[in-house]
Amino acid sequence: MTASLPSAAVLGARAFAALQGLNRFTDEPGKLTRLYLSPSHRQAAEWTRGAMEVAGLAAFIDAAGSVQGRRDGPVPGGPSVIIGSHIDTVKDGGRFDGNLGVVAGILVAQALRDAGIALPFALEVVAFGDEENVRYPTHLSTSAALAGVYDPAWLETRDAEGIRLADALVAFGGDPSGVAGLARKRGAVKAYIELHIEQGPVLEVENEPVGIVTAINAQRRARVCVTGEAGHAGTVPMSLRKDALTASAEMALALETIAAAHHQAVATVGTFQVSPGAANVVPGSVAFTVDFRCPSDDTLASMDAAIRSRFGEIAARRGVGLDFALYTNARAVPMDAGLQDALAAGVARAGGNVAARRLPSGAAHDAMAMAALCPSAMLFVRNERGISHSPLENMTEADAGIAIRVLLEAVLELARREG
Ligand code: HGY
Ligand code: MN
Ligand code: MN
Repeated sequence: MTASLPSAAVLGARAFAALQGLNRFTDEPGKLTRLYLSPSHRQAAEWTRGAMEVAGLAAFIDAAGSVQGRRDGPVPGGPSVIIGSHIDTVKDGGRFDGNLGVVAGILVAQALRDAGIALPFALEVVAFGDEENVRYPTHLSTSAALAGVYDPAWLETRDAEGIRLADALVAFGGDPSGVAGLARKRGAVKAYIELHIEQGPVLEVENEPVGIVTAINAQRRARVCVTGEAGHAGTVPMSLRKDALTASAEMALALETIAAAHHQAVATVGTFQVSPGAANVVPGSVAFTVDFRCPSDDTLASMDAAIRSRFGEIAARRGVGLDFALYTNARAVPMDAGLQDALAAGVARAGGNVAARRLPSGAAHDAMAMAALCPSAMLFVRNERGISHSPLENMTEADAGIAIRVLLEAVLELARREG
C-alpha cells in the first residue's frame, strides 16, 4: 500500500515549495510577522484553505479564524485524526515554526489521496491562528476553542492599540458568537498529531533528524506593572527617587537568579515598556511581562511564590508600587504514550537509520490544548543551531521530508491499528 507514496525527498521538496508560498504573507516586509487576525493572517488563511482543497480536503475558515480541512472516512461525520499546527507567528519569526506542521498535514492528506488510500477514520488538517498569543494575552486560544476549553473572557482582551479581540475577529471575518460552538464532542477526535520544528538544540547535538515529544513543560505568564514617581532627571537626588525602571531592572535580574535556582526552569522578560519614556525624565512607571516554565508543576508553583516574594521585597525597599497579574497558568502536559509508539513505528517504517529519540518540549504548542480533548502527540524536526522565534530558524529540506514521511507512516500505523 505504501509503494505509491512519495519519498521523503519528494515530500521535503514539496514542503519547502509550499512554505515559499505561505510565507509571502507578512505584516512586516522583509520579516515574518503574522499576528492573530492581522491582514497577513487572513491572506495566509485563505492560501491555506486553497492548499487544503487542492489536497482533497473540504476546507473552511472557522469562527475563531482557524482553517479546518477534512476528508471523511467510511462514516460521514465520523471520528477523525487531526494533524495540526499554527500559521500565526511571533514578530520577526522563523519560517518553520507552526507553518511547517500545517504544510506537513496538507502533504500527508495529498499523498494519501493520490495513492488512493482510504483510511478507516476521517483525516483533518487544522491551521490554528492564535498559538503565539503575541497580540492578545490569551493562551492557545484557537486550539482551545476546538478542545472546548476556550475562555470567553479572551474575547474582551485588548491589543496594544486597544482593539478588542472580539472586534478584531469580526473585522477578520470571524464570529465571536460562534467560537464556543467550535468545541468538538468527546470521542469525535481519535488523535491529534503535530509536526513542529524543535525549538532547541537537542536533535542537532545528537545528530537525529526527528524526535518524539514525551511531554510539554508547564508555563506561567504575568504582566507586571511597577509604579514609581516621574521626575526631573537633573534635579531629583538619587536618594529621593522612586525610579520605576531601576526597580524593574532589579526584578528582572532577580528573576534570572530564581530561574537558575530551580531544576530545569527558564524565565524571560520579553517585553518592557517605560513611561513616560524621555531621556530627561525619571521613569514613573514600567510594564513588563514575565514568562516562566519548567517540566514540573510543583517546581513552577514554587518559582511563582519566590518571584512574587522577591518582587514585593524590591518594591517595598524602593518605595514603588507593584501589580503582578498572572494571565497564563498552563500545567505540564504529557503526550499520549500510544501515539508516541505510533510515531516510533512511523520512524521505523520511514526507513533510514533514524532513532526514535524521545524528548520533552520547553516550548508550548497547540498540542497542549488539544490534549484536553483527545490523545495528542508531537514529532520534532531537527533545527539548525536550535534557534527559533528568530529569522535564523532553519532546517534542511531532507529533514523536513523525513519527518513528513514519518508522520505519513504514523497515520497509516493508526489505520492498521483500527484493524
Ligand atoms: O511560547 C511558546 O512556547 C510558543 O512558541 N508559542
Ligand atoms: Mn509553534
Ligand atoms: Mn512559536
